Amino acid sequence: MAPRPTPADKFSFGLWTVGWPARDPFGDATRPELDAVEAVHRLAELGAYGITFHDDDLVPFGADAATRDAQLARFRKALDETGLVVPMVTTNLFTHPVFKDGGFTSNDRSVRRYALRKVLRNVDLAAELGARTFVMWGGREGAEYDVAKDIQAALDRYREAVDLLCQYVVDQGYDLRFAIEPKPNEPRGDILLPTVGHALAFISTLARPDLVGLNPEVGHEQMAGLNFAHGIAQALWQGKLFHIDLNGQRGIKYDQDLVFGHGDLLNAFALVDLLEHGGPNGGPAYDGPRHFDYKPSRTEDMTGVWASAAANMSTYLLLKERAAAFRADPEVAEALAASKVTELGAPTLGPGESYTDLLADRAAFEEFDPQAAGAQGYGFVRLNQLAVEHVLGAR
Ligand code: 3MF
Ligand code: MG
Ligand code: MG
Repeated sequence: MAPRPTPADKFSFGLWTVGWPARDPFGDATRPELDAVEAVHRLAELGAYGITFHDDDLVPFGADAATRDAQLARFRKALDETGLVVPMVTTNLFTHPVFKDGGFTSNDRSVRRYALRKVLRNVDLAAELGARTFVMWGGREGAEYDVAKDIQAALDRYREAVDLLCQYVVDQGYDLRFAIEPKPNEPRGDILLPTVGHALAFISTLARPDLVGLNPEVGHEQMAGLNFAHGIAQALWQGKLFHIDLNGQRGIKYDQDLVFGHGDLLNAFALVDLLEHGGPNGGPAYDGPRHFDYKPSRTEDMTGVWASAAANMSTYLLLKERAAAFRADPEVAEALAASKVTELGAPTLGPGESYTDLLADRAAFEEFDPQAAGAQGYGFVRLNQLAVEHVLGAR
């Protein structure tokens, strides 16, 4: 039996996920539009704790002030009725044709100024709704043609935009941090800040790096052939995992946005174990929202939409159970020690030891037997098989 989620599990969903009418580049919508108020009620009934949105998901692009106010009032009422919270807000700088060459990094300066105004307005709304994280996915910040974009100038403009937003948040006294969401491509041929690593390096150049972290998405790293759990481990290690987009992806292809766990299940197991428990040598865990950014497949009707939303949460909870069982299994503890996974937690130099001591240590080099060390087996396959057996419920 799949476990039932409760708000304590901190599951949240983008309004654009369950609300996706399944229009794709090749086909029309297969489902009706979903009203935001209904989304709030249905997600609350399913046991979610939060809902997130792009400005344009909630209030149509270009709506007048009266329409905006009325829609926000309806939404707030639904939040009050259900207890659902808004932990994160984000801005759409990718749908309208004005952003076809980007928002913060468009070649057209007036578009860049407009993009900043759109985001600033939405930062105010995020703070008003009590969101603690403001996600920035720059899906149109990129290019198809190498000669058409000065990447170094684009990075200057990207940094200028993020620095300005940080300054604004500080000046307003908002308790809000920014999370950059990397993606390698789609919709642009190549997107700036394509991976977790690129985004971390960019953040280190900012005026207020403390206010900016990451919102990595499972499928985005996997589209680049990268190991998502490794990326998340590094983000946690650097104190930069501000938020996360959970979903499923099957290999290097278009952004599939499958249900969490419906892609690389073993990597999803490693991820949940890491988020819940941190690294096996005491590295940090994650306590933020477990946010799903998936798309209910185009083949599904509205019943299928809600079933797929529930599937994300139950898969996460099942993997959490399996990860706890894995961690509690004495045979696993023994296999981790035999594989020297825990030995990696020991510093390479002893307490107070310097390179002078290392140079003087004959056991480390002159008397070390590289043939014997090279001949040892690490037992990683046995360890991984124990993980597989736990995932499959055989232990
Ligand atoms: C695209 C995405 C985006 C971002 C969203 C929130 C539309 O592949 O993942 O979803 O997650 O803009 O920042
Ligand atoms: Mg995505
Ligand atoms: Mg995403």
